[in-house]
Order: sequence, then C-alpha cells, then structure tokens
Amino acid sequence: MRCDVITIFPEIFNAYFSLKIFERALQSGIVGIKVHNLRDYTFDRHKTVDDYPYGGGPGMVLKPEPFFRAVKAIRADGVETCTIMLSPQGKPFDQETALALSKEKRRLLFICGRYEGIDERVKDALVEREVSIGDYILTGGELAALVIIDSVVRLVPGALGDEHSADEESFSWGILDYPHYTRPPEYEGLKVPETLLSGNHGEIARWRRKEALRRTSSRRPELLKRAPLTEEDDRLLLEIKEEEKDEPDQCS
Ligand code: JD8
Repeated sequence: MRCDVITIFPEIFNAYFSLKIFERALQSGIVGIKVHNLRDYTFDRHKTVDDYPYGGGPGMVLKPEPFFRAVKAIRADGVETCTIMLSPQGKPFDQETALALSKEKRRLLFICGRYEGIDERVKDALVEREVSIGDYILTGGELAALVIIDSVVRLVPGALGDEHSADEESFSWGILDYPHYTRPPEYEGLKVPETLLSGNHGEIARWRRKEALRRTSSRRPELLKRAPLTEEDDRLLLEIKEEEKDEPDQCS
C-alpha cells in the first residue's frame, strides 16, 4: 500500500506515522507513506499558498498552481495514482470504502486543504474521489486524511501485524463491538460478568454476541437493518426485548 499526501502541515503526519506500529509497517515495506509540503511547490520567495477568494467573502483559498505542480511532480514517476481530496462535500467515508481502498493496486494520493478550501479547479482537473469523514467541521483535511489512512492501512494484510482474523471481522461486520474486560475480576466493587470467567467458550461467544446486539439495538438500531443477522441473532434480540420490559435501558 502506497500513500502520498500533499499538505501545508507535514508535521501532523510525521507525528502519527512515527508511532512504533506504523514505523514497523513502513520498515517492512508493506506500507509506504510520503508526505509532501505544498510550500515546496511554490515559486515566489514568500512561498505563498493562499489568496483572496474571487467574489469576496471571509478567509483565504488555497491557490491552484502549487497543487498542480505537486501532483505533476508526484505522478512523474509513472506510478498509477488514485487522487483523493478530503472535503465536507465529499462522499461519506465508511468501512466499505476503507476496504475498497485497501485493495487498490494504485498509489493513493491525498490532497489536504485548509482555510476556506482549495481552488475548485484542483478538484476538476486532478481529483478522482472526493471524500468526507463525517458531518462536522474540521479546520482542514489533514485529520480526515489520517483517519482514512489509518483505517485503510490496518486492512492491508500483514501491515500492522495485529492479525485480527478476517473471520472475526466479517462476523461482527455492521454491528457494534461487545464489552471488553481484563484483570482484576473485581475493581472498586465493579465486577467482570460471571460468564467471561467461566471458561465456557460457547457460553462466552453467545454472551458477547448478545451484548453486541444489545448495544446496537439500543444505540444504533439503523445498523441492524443492514447487518447480516443469523436466526440465533433474532432469538438473542427477542431475549433482549424481553429483558428490556423488566429493566429499561439505562444508557442514553
Ligand atoms: C478539508 C478546509 C475547513 C471547511 C470553511 C472551515 C473532511 N468531515 C470533514 N469536515 N471538515 C472537513 C474538511 C474541512 C476543511 C478542509 C476537509 C479544508 N476545511 C473549511 C468548510 C468551511 N472551513 C472534512 N474530509
């Protein structure tokens, strides 16, 4: 998996990618990440990247020329490239998109904006996909690019070395996770559920599935309509419904 990024704040990426797990992925050669400073593609001595918006209004807009030069320079090696721009106008990013990007044979090139955004001609001429990570306002595209790279790289086989089994991930696909516990078995009067200490693997699997369904049904009921559910799941959901009659959900 090869990822390149164009940004005016390369430090943001260097901090994250110098974490141990990423450093290992980079050293293994399974992942390659290159961060390019947009200012390196300016020509004036002030390294100007922004300008006033045509038509007026507040803030500044990132100029097109440095992006065009940067993208041209990166693509000059002839490596097939999928160019992605982060913006609130983009298609909502989800796990399906993460999986698709993790299977891309082409290099991924992320274009990050700041201020009011990037001159539209950059999108028109250079960008294949425009992506948003959600309906809230960030100050720039860098955190969105990091979120996407993080979720994509962990899906590349062997990249992060935490071989979360593909089986397990497809089993839990589309519903929320079950609660996790570790030692001690009791802390400040708070007990680990008895079932998890039982050593009965069948019972534990059933308990986890049920708690995952309970959370999903209570907090994200819309997910249940899309998730692949088994007949056993339907039985567990009925049990949960019965339990709610006795004891309504405490969680908001
Ligand atoms: C790129 C500039 C800031 C946004 C004027 C505030 C993605 N899910 C997401 N939320 N926000 C972004 C995002 C925000 C960006 C840029 C991505 C470049 N801004 C702008 C519009 C209003 N300022 C994002 N992906």
